[in-house]
Amino acid sequence: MVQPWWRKSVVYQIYPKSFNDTTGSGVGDIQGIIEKLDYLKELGVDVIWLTPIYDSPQNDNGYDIRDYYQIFEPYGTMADVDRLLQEAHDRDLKVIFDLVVNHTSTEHQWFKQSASSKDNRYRDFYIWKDGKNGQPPTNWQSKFGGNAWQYDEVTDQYYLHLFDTTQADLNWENQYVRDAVYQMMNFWIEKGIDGFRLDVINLISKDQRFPDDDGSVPPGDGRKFYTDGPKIHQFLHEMNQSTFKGKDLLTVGEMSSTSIDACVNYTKPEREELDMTFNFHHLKVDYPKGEKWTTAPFDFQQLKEILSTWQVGMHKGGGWNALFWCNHDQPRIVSRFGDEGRYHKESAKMLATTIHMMQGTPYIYQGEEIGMTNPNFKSIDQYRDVESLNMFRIKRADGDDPKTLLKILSEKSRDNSRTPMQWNSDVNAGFTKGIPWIDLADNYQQINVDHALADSDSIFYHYQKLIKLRKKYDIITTGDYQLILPDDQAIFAYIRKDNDEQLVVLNNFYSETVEYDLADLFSADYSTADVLISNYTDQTGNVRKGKLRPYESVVYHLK
Ligand code: TEU
Repeated sequence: MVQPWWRKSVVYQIYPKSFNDTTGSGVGDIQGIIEKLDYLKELGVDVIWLTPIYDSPQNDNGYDIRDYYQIFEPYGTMADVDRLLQEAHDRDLKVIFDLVVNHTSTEHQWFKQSASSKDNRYRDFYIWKDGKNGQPPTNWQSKFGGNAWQYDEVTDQYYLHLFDTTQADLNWENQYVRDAVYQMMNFWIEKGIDGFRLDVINLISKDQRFPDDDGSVPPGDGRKFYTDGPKIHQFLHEMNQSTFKGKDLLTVGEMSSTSIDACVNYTKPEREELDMTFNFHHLKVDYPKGEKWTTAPFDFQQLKEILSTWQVGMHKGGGWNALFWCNHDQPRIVSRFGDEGRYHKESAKMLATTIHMMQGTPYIYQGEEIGMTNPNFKSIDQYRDVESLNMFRIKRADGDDPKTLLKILSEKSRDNSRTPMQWNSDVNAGFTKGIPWIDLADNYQQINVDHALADSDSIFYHYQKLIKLRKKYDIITTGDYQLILPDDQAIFAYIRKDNDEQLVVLNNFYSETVEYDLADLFSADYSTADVLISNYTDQTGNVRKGKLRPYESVVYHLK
């Protein structure tokens, strides 16, 4: 079967606000992205994904859109976007945009109209309900803290906001909403973008009974009434037919708390919904009992189990995974599951290999390719993220100790990944000549792009090599997946198989040397198998037997 291009591609995620500032405003801009296209080409990625660049009051850094047809002024103009598309395409790079259509900013014209009166023709663009005995319509909680309904005096009703109070949920039951969204998508497709990353797209179909969630602990979670909701497949199929069908674009859905069965259905080509999905289960292995706001070591067995279940389940079902460790909502992976100190390089490379040798389309988040770390902010004044600030405020009001909260934020806050890109050792790491909108990590003198490019053994070149391997060996795209050594306490090992060809991927996730014995699986003939990539310069063992040094990672190719 001829694989669609995006199955052999690697995507690079850019958070424009923190990427490269060419004006001295302290926030990055589109021109700054254009300047770095050659750098991305050197890395070898095929596609760039820009988080939202539309006009927005920026309460959630652009995920609160005021106007889908305008560009956020500090980022540049529509002419800059045209130039970016041109310059990217000239270099054979594709560009995908973020599509945020579960909600808009409350500053969007639609919302302003909708809120103005009950009989305005935009009223049903959003989800308005009466309160219940002076209380909100349901007990559902917002993901950014507090009840998910906001009372509005003007019409004496509440509107739903699953995220911030300034992010009102659109009413997807309304055909006019859907048509307005498709029209907007077609505008961008005609402009020449190459696809969409669809923000929390599996939350758009709400259970129209709007019941309280009394079954969850604590009560009011609400997710089961809108996650992969009743009409979700119908809406996505309709979107597909009305916009990207037959245009050979890349579509990736961000799926909040989803299931494998749902993701198979979202991404099976014959269903004509989406190309691939992000899910987050593997990034909750350090949320004990589902609670994000704690500090806890990650559960390694669970990590192996979850990633493996998704590898096998999506393969079997004929779906397609987006593969990733990092994005703008997650702490830096090397600080999280690796070692940002002594084994910085080894662990960053090992983590990269673990995910890039799986089946799916890998995503690299800006700075991951040089091993950027969490910044270890010490003061609440350094945080900018609405989720982090809300959590701090709410828990402080409950009497929680501020020191403990700051420690939790330094590990879990979304701002951990939003600090400026570290280009060089100059002031502000070369990100801006002005005052950066958020502090930098103070290790930028050591960890930066200039250093990475000058060091042939850098994390950057490891990523570059992984990307090249994906182009050269079809098995990385096509092979099936089997977890081996499932109970090993330190090694994450798996086999990819395609007919007689195999890849054996061995990763030590810890700083102690460990031994492995796979002689039962591989005959002596294989003891000279090729090493495709490793993060140590010498090899001490072979595919059948050996040791893995701290964070060692090695991939054998058997044929
Ligand atoms: O995120 C959706 C989402 O559910 C998260 O990963 C969220 O950040 C996490 O639950 C918080 O703990 C998307 C965007 O990626 C995020 O930046 C936006 O804030 C959010 O949607 C709302 O648009």
